[in-house]
Amino acid sequence: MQIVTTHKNTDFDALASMVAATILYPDVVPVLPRSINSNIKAFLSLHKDLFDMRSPEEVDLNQVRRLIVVDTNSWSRLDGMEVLRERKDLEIHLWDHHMEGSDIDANWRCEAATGATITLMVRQMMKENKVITPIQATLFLVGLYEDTGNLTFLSATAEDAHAAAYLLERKADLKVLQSILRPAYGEKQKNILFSLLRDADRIPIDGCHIGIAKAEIEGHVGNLAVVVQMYREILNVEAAFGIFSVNQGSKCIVIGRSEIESIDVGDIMRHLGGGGHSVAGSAMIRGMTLDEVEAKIKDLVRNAPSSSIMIRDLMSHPVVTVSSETFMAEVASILRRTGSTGMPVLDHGKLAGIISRRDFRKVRNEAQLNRSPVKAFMSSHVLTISPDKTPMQAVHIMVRHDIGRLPVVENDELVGIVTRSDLMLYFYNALPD
Ligand SMILES: [Mn+2]
Repeated sequence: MQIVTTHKNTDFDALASMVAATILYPDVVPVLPRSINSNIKAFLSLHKDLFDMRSPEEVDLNQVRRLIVVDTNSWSRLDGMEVLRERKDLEIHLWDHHMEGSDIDANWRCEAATGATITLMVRQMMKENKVITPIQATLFLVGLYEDTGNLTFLSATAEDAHAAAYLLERKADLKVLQSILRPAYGEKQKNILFSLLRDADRIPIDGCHIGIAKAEIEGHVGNLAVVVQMYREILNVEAAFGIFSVNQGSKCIVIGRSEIESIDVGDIMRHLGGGGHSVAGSAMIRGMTLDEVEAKIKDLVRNAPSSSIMIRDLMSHPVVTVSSETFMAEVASILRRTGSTGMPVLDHGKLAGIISRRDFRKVRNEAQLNRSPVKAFMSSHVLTISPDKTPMQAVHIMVRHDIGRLPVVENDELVGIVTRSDLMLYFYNALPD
């Protein structure tokens, strides 16, 4: 007998990959973990007859010759499979897009850093020209969209989009898909989100902001990940963590979402005993209070090795400057020669203002150009940035104040300059793959 299984707290990518395995491995028995996300529960209660799932205790694991694992690479995330771990004669196939921390010694593996595991399985189904029904295509696309945030997460790849196109060709039904993905945010989720927002706080850490929400949850509430995602968006923070105490505080569910590379949620969750990707992850913790978990997360965020690009890495230096007594005519010729649209003005070596091409509109005639010092036309209200800020923070300042360049100042010294085009180049060329 061969079985396919996936991780606990099964999500749509995991369920879709299990169903895909039944297409790729005819006769395989799908074994669903006992804990599944509530939207999966709702989906399965409607589609029960179509997907014949067993629970771990319904299969005789002694009969299993081949185990197919999808959407996870760790034994601890499987449900009821412990006895198989010791079996020497077991053949294991692994399909996954989590590229780190595998402890499953598979005979065969298909792994790649795609946005969803189902993408890897669609690749194989395409190759083998497998027949996919519209209902299966819909489920696969739900899994793909859920794991990639409708192809918007940084983890999404071109291959995910190709797979999505293929599933749409196979008649994936967007109407059904919407109805499956939407009810995730209901009355219960709304109430929790609102209570979280009441005492929401943007916490500055290492040049960006994070949000940490804590709540005690009574009864079962599913889709807390949706709540955390919305919390992050509304708070406008780079990363958000939700810490939910359930069962009268006997355990905590931690859910993280991040949109920047310097905060790797998967890494943080692995430190807490859970798992995930750089953009999304979760963990289950016992024996810690909400405040202890919060302190631990802050610690992990602060001590994460910072590999991210800072303004220091993007700025130009040395900076072409002029002294405040320089005549406007000469400033114009320097701007022409250097091809720049503006530059800082120094007064006794200290940053005193900034002059840009726009300021030349105020010059009325040739005489003024030749005889007026730049300090008469420069804007002396200068916004600056420090070299240890992030490119995103520079963008925020530029957009808010409609300016195209920011002098970089450290210890009261002008150390560089960063321009709108430096940032454009960075965002278009240097984002992580
Ligand atoms: Mn997945």
